[in-house]
Amino acid sequence: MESAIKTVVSVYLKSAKGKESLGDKDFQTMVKKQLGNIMTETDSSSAIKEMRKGLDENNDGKVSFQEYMTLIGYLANTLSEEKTAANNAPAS
Ligand SMILES: [Ca+2]
Repeated sequence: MESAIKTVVSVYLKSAKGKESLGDKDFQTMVKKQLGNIMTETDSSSAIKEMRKGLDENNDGKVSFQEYMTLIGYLANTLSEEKTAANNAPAS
């Protein structure tokens, strides 16, 4: 758990390259490199751009740490729901 949290933070910091938030290109690179297995459509730049727009609450064209956490929360939630659904599925 602790290492997972550290990873979440360090991926963000590394992707932002010292800046306060992720620009479009930084976000594209991060999603393609880090989320290729958990997310579909990571090979589509336009899909990633749409995702970035969805996360960008203050509409500054960049993904802040807070907005990045929204993505992490969303992914964690999706993963949890998938696991729950798999556990509750009737045995066939
Ligand atoms: Ca923003």
